[in-house]
Amino acid sequence: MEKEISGGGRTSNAKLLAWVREIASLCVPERVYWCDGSREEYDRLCDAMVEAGTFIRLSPKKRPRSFLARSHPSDVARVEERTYICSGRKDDAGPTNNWMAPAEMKTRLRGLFSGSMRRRTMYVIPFSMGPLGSPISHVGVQITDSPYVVVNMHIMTRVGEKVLEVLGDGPFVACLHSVGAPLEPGQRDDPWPCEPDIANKFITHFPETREIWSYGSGYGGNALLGKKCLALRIGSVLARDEGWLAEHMLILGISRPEGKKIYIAAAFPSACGKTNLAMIVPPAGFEGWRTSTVGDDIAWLKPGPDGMLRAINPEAGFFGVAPGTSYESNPVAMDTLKENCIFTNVALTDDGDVWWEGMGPAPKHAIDWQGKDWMPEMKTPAAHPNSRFTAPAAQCPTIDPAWENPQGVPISAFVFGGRLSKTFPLVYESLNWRHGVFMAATMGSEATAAAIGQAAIRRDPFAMLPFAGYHMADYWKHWLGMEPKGLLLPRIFRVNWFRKNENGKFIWPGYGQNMRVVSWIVDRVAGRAGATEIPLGLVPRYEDLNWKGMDFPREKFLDLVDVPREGILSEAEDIKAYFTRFGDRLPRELEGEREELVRRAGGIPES
Ligand code: TSX
Ligand code: MN
Repeated sequence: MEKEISGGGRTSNAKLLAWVREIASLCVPERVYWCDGSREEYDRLCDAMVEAGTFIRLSPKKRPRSFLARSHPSDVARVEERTYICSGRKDDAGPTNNWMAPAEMKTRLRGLFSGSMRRRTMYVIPFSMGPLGSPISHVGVQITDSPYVVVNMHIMTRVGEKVLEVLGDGPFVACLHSVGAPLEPGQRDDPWPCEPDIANKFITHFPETREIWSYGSGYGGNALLGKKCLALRIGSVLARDEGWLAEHMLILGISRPEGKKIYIAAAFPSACGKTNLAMIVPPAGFEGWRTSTVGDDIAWLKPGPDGMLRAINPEAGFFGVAPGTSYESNPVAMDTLKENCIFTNVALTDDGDVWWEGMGPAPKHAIDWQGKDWMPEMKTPAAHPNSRFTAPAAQCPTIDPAWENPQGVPISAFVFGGRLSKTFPLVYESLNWRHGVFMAATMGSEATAAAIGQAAIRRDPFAMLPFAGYHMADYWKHWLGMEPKGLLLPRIFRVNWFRKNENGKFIWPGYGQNMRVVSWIVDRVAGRAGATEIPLGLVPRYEDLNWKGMDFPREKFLDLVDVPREGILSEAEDIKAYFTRFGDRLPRELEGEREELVRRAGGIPES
């Protein structure tokens, strides 16, 4: 059976052509379309989705060339419990990943994919993660039956003809995706087709063959396979094998008046405001300081010729959480969202604009994320808490001039953060690389105390818990292994914007004021700022921070950096229990660092 094939599929890559043929005969689409990445293609697909009811065109005055999509209410977030690392050996996926044998998973999925694109178009999307032709970039090809995915990939990655040219006959990461909703003859399509049964959703990774198979969901990281699946899960495996780093990090540029510009990369678990830090604007008191954005979510880092780690943002857009984004919390993001954006699961206002909780005053009436009438007095949120914007990075007012530099930008510091109400100071620096790896391996956020009692730390090592494509302890070993390579490695810091006082109030104002912490980090890198050693590491003294333009009393600052010894010792005990999960793959250096911490805090480490 010959299928209608159209679009820009100019390639002689035999593997790619054979794979596309194989998948077309498995999924049985009505037609196969090769994406060319053009503006015309983007507009045409958006228009078709407006026609089909998947997209609502927003007011051309308020939000030019922008659209709203509403997902199926069962398809609103990543599905970690359905996410698998299918390595040949179970041990190689480690205790923090779901695992199934590759052959078993493929058999299962072939059954699901069989005929899954019936009466749909199968899109072939050649895409580059990273600037085209950069030595740090990688090519993927995603097959999908979702036009929503195609237009989001247009924004989030570099798509099209040029990618096929760069690919040539080389290797690519094969990314197969179906929303899992074939159409029967005469059946009307849904605006958001997907497989509603969670047990039939699968987000699967085959690290040894560098493949991704995703079935049943059209949302975010489940469906835009370049992001979490390729750039992080498969990316971390490539990075381990090739001696580089694929990290869940923002990249921020900072320059002081008459000073050298430096870049930092920072990893935070969810709900810590990573995009806000990526777009931070220096507050009053920082005249002449400049910040710039390279990326807000993912960094790929390779040693450069000078021995420094050079980072690229493999993405070309921002796929950010909308609620909480406002001109107060993140004016740069608000200006990035003015046009050419896709909004998913936010509220629609009566004048054809978007609204979400935390944006500003609520409209008197809106249509909520489920398409129902909404008024402020209702108890349900108008926008889904995980509603998103998809925005081109190029239109971010603070986008760094070097954001597409194929050589990447040199990284001077790694920053790891968490959401912790006590014990952990506003900022501290590691004593050395190995100690820094320990700090990042043990980071996490407090599980929001639903019930009364001790809020436990939910560990999210390197903010990579859901994203490491192999055994977490081996990932730590890979980080420790960067040290003996004789590189000019970044300094390592930990920050905590979320410390609370005895009344349960945040002590630190956060947001733009975090620039005071960032500038201390910049000064430490330059050898210009002081610090004092406490058992956890190096903390600034009051006089080591720039307080210009802000009234923040010394006593309050001391509350932010005070670290009771009992707090450290109970943390060290907790880490001990956590480390046992990783069995004999735990690098000895990390248990060694734990024992050193106990000793510095005046305890007696038993081992
Ligand atoms: O993003 C945040 N950042 C980082 C900014 C660069 N948030 C939002 C977190 C949820 C996504 C913060 N919330 C930050 C922060 O630094 N800090 C806080 C906590 C906080 C909340 C409200 C206040 C202060 C701190 N309000 C007043 O001080 C008036
Ligand atoms: Mn992320």
